[in-house]
Amino acid sequence: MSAEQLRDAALAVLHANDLGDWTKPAPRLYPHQWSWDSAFIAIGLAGVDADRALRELESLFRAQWEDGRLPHIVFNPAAADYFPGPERWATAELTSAAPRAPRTSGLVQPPVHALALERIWQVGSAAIRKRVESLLPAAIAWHRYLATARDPDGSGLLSIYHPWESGTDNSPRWDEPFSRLEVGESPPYQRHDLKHVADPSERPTQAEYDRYLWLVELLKEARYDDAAVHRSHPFVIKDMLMTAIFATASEALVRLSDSSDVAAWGKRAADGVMRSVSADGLALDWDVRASAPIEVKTCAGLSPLLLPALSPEQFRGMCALALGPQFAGADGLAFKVVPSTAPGSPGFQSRSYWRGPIWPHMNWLVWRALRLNGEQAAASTLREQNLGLLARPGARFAEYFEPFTAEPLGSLDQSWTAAVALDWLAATD
Ligand code: 2M8
Repeated sequence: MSAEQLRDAALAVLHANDLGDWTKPAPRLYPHQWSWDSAFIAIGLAGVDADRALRELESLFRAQWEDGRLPHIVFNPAAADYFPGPERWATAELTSAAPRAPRTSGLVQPPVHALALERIWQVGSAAIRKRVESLLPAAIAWHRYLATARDPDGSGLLSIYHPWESGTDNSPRWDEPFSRLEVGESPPYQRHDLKHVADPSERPTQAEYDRYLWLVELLKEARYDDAAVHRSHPFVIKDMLMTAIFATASEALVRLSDSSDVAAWGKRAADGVMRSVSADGLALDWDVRASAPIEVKTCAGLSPLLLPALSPEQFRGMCALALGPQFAGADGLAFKVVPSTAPGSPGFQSRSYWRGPIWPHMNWLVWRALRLNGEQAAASTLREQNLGLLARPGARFAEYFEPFTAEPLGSLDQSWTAAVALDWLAATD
């Protein structure tokens, strides 16, 4: 497929998933608005239609909670076929901080949004820039929520309460904390996800799903109150990927807003991630309840790459890890791109959701970091390898790909896959 054909196909996917002011992540599997998907979609659309890209974020921020949190799902009232839906989350019933309309989940996702706002600001007209400026107070409130409610002890590291908050749902990152989790009674449920994938083994297991739902019940018991959750919730993890994205997004938000608060939060977060780097160079999530690092080799461990202000030496070390034999340079990969878990490491499974397959938007984050740090040649190679994967016959902008065969897995026509392809195709170097 030529670059032009790939661009047209990516635009067609985004067009087909477009519901007016926001884009569903996938045609059937994900029929609502997801937070970090929308941020990547806005990044991809910025160069095509800055107004439409900005509307993606404006609609998401309309669902922001009073305490500043930006929900991970904004429910589409017209889409009933999804579980857990708004009744199960019951956010508006349980806390006055949640909006009555639109209905939302009670979780968050990684804060990529300021990167999207900056991208739109860079390409936008004066009128678009004015609209970006009017979103900045909401973006700062979002960062304030994370820097305070999710970091009550001021360590710089942000806590997550559920694997869905990490965005890397069933990553081996959560195996150890899940092995200690005692699952209680929760109301019966029917999974929605299995109806929309060819092979159930590509999705989280039933045992994982029971844990996901149990954690939701516990968050409901705490009425989504952060102080209560920090006191008693059994799953509280200092998440490196979330924190590093927060640090780099804070830097972008400072460039837009000049806020000294945001600058301080971003710096504290970056320092926290750097303090969490283990002897082998990967940053390790911290399990608060076990008071222990989570020793796995996943793409989240590469998070220091994303941080602003790494020394050239630190950056080169991280690059060598990301592109070397443990990740993108691993033996036998179909394309030299970063897989979600280091091939052959404990918990790696090549076809199972976040346990090994390639996620193009994660590669986009690495690519952006390479460019920002002047590693132009490595950035171009990573971009070309990813575009090569996406241009294969039948690749269809899949949600994720088997790393050794490049087989498309999960949902086809996934919006953020198309969006990052568009951004890569627009890059001139
Ligand atoms: C996946 O997460 C949802 C739950 O939020 C799911 O598994 O049903 C993850 O890949 C997440 O990162 C992503 O935002 C979402 C929609 O693409 O799907």
